[in-house]
Amino acid sequence: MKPSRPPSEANAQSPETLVGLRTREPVRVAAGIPAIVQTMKHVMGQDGVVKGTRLLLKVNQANGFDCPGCAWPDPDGHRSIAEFCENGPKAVAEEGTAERVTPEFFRDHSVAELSEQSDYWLGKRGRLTHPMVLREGATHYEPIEWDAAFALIARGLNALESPDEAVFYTSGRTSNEAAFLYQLFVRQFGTNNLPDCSNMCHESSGSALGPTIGIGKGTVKLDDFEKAEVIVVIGQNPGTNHPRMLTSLQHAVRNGAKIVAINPLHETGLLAFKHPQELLHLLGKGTQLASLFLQVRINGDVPLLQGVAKELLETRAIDRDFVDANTAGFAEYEANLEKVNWGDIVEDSGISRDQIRALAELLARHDRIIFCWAMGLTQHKNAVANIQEIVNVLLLRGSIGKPGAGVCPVRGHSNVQGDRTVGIYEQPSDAFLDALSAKFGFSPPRKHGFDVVDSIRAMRDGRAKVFFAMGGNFLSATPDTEATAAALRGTRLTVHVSTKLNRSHLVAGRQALILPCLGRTEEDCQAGGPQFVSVENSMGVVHQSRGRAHPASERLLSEPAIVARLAKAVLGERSTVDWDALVANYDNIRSAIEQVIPGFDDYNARVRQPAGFYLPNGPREGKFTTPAGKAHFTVHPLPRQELAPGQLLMMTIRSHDQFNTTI
Ligand SMILES: Nc1nc2c(c(=O)[nH]1)N[C@H]1C(S)=C(S)[C@@H](COP(=O)(O)OP(=O)(O)OC[C@H]3O[C@@H](n4cnc5c(=O)[nH]c(N)nc54)[C@H](O)[C@@H]3O)O[C@H]1N2
Ligand SMILES: Nc1nc2c(c(=O)[nH]1)N[C@H]1C(S)=C(S)[C@@H](COP(=O)(O)OP(=O)(O)OC[C@H]3O[C@@H](n4cnc5c(=O)[nH]c(N)nc54)[C@H](O)[C@@H]3O)O[C@H]1N2
Ligand SMILES: [Mo]
Repeated sequence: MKPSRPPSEANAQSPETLVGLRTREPVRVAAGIPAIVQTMKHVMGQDGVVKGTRLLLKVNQANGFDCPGCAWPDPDGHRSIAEFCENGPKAVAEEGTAERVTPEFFRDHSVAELSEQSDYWLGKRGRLTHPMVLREGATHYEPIEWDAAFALIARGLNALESPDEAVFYTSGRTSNEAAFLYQLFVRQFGTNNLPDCSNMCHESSGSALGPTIGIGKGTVKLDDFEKAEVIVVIGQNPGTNHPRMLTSLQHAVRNGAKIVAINPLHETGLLAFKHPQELLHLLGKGTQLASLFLQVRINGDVPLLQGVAKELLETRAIDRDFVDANTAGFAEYEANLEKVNWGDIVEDSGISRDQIRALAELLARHDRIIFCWAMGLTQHKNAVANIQEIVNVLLLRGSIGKPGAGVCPVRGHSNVQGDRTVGIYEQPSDAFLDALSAKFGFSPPRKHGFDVVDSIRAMRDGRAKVFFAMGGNFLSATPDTEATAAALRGTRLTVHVSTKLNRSHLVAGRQALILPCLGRTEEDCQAGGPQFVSVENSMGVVHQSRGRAHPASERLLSEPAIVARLAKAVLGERSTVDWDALVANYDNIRSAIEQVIPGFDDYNARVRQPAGFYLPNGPREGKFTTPAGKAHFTVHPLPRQELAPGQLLMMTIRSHDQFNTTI
């Protein structure tokens, strides 16, 4: 996710001057006064003091909006206390900016001219105000009325030979209500081509956890952090990406827990932390967080975790009763580890035998153990193996399904988990499709659809001709920018539902549309009055989010309204759904979700409780919901990394003042 520069400038400058690189001593303590001063400058600079502060007071409160910054949960009992970190205000200010991208702006700047600008510059132009169209052969976007825009999309979609020639992407800020309507429309249209940002993010976590423990999500709650004895943070940098998690880690340390960090880098936030909401703390040295830091080689996690497991087995430090009662596949797993050679483990992990022993000894003394992870594990070719090795270690210690213990994949986008729960998935289960069919009286397509990479290939090969994005920045977020650009340019129509201008709007199909929508912080008024939406955080809590700010433009539609009007334009009489009724009052959407998806009983009542409600999670209660009713050990080979002389192994990380493709 590198910031792009105009090619002319790029050619003239060396790499160092291009991105302003400089070296300095690493920072030793995360957050504290400098971070807060920076944040307040940022918010006030964007929006003026009054509106900025008023908006911030609504972040993550029971009657406010869910912070768009990340998916870390809020404390269950006391959501009335403003819980924010330095990133939340930046995300809020990004949306609450006073700058506007108007039809006049598009008249004054051609698409070619805009393409020369950096991602940062594009983002700083402000909020989109008006639906815009780029007609075939045109150099500039021009305004279009909403009805005409929906008619144009309807013509594009209905002219396809098969519904499978369209692709419908989702980013992770879309609410449960919008996402459920969106997948309903897409499936009534006739395809499961629903790629999403999860494909690039925690897909591997879901794929690893589903078959091994029975649910593709984490098993811990926030209060498990208070009860844990050991918390391992592996392949994750909460200081930059989930700052509110540092508060939970700080509490855990004060309760006597040991924190272990496993990372190729010394991530400052993991080593020491000053709490931004505790004044005295800001003046002191900060809490030391990690008591053990293992500087693993890049992609050395499988050998490291196998080493820890081998040590636990050799010292008979496993919970044999738990293993016998609750798991399958142990004998094969044990036999494989006996064969793995210590020399390979130490060399491939980059961690000494002594340090591996130190971690194993720590785990051996405790069973309330939590493993947290994010992109440092999920974005490898062998990502599923990385995560299943964590499950293996936890199963050996009997550490899933009891208080203070379990797996904790830390999600990124604030509703990426909820979007999946309500049906944004290219490989829907038959049970889900059966329920959708029963509720709405139609036959959903059964053939699995395209994920992100399949979608790019299909567009490249001319098998997909219309691209529709509910949020996000597909071009900049996907792996091969040049290939994706060529693929998008080859389509007949690209459509982006967005709050802000980004690079994906500038790489268009034969025709392109930008549809501006309300953001999370803004009031959403429909025929039935003011509405709120709901989201699911990293720990499976569903709660409400109500925007309070005045919308950036009177022409903005909410995402659910856009889907409903689109569905009516595209499907007309073919649809069995009363789209107007669903959108008039989002309670109607929630009732439909309740009837289709297990765990949402009494959705409308429970979502109105200040702390929301937990979705069911068998493994959390010690019930492994796999077909065999057992948790499964899995065997994986050591990934081998052969580097030729002069080759380097590289990794990606997020920089501090970046949110995915937003700089
Ligand atoms: N400020 C900010 N917050 C964000 C985001 C953002 O862009 N900016 N994005 C959001 C999203 S969508 C997501 S998914 C999350 C991402 O949250 P993170 O996953 O924490 O983000 P990354 O910076 O990608 O961190 C990767 C970490 O893994 C380490 N790492 C890399 N390779 C390896 C490896 O082989 N083994 C191990 N053990 N560690 C490795 C890196 O050193 C780094 O600390 O953040 C969310 N929050
Ligand atoms: N090189 C590299 N690429 C990566 C990653 C990486 O670490 N390195 N990480 C991957 C990960 S973990 C993820 S999750 C993906 C993220 O991929 P995406 O979700 O596609 O990208 P974002 O940058 O989060 O999307 C930002 C855009 O979303 C729009 N937006 C913001 N809020 C809203 C809203 O409320 N509604 C609508 N409709 N639009 C809105 C704005 O127009 C903004 O420009 O990127 C992946 N790509
Ligand atoms: Mo992500």
